[in-house]
Amino acid sequence: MPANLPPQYFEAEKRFRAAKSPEEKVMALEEMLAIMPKHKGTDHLKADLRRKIARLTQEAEKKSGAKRASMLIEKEGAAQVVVVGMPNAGKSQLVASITNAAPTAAEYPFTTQRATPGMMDFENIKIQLVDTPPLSEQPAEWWLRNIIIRADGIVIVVDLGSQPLAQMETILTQLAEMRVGIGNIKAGEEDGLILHPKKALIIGNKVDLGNSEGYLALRNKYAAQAPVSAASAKQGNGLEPLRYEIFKMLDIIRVYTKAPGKKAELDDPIIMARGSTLQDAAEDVHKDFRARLKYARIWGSGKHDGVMAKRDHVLEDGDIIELHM
Ligand SMILES: Nc1nc2c(ncn2[C@@H]2O[C@H](COP(=O)(O)OP(=O)(O)OP(=O)(O)O)[C@@H](O)[C@H]2O)c(=O)[nH]1
Ligand SMILES: [Mg+2]
Repeated sequence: MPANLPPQYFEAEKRFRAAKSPEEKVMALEEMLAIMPKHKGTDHLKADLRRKIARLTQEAEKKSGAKRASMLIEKEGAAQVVVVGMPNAGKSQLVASITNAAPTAAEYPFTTQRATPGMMDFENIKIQLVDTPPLSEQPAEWWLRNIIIRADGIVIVVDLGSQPLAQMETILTQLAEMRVGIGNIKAGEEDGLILHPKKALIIGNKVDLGNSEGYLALRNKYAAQAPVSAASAKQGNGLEPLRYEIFKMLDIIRVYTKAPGKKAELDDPIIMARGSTLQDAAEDVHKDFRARLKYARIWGSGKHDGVMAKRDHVLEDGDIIELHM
């Protein structure tokens, strides 16, 4: 058991023990998972929590008569991004247009009732987008929060044709109810409740309808908290740049490994958080490499060319590394 678990972890654990329904149990476990510090020492415990969550979610799904697994979406690809927004904003249309999935988009509100994942190509990687049921003034389904907390980032879809600022306010209020915040907030407590900070991208959708004031208003109000893009999920405007915007929002880098005298494997990057070091990359390749790494060479970032680099060297997107034991 890792020593440095924060007190909130044990509070959530208490809630887990007291919980009666699988839903309550999953929510407490999900909280424990989100609170857990991010380092290798917690990998085992995290895997254990994920297994429990998967089992209990299945139980909850069976109970509710859901036809297929949809309350818990396993992460695939380089990152998992959850797509949220008000009814009819165009979430399903966006996921249908930019991924390999085909969730139903329709002119009536509350079309989507389940979470549906799809894979989006971005250059040489795939990013998973998860379509979700709408947020509204009503409380969201209990499992939506779990999907949001687990995701690496949030795409907020706003219909530019229908009071975009009011939509944003409702969405942020609903996220706050889930104790999720976007932008430069710090993880921590607020009024005794844990706050989960999430990276986010705001998309002003239906730009084809021509409400440029709505888009400007969104930018003015929210650009300091999250990047704001305009797109038409239906007509396709702005969707290609959006792939890059989503990648950028995630703050991840692609690092390639190569063996001495060989070419790098450019189709199989290691995905890491921005700010990761050579040491982190070595650990990612193999847990023993942490201790055994003697030196490394690095190519890329436009400035290195096979130079020797230290363990604490901060990597950049596109770097190629050659690890020596
Ligand atoms: N003009 C225009 N219409 C769009 C665009 N994107 C989606 N729509 C339309 O808006 C309606 C709602 O789209 P959906 O993708 O179903 O919206 P949603 O956010 O998934 O809605 P819920 O599932 O109810 O939450 C549909 O009639 C779409 O065809 C767009 O970029 N431009
Ligand atoms: Mg939908």
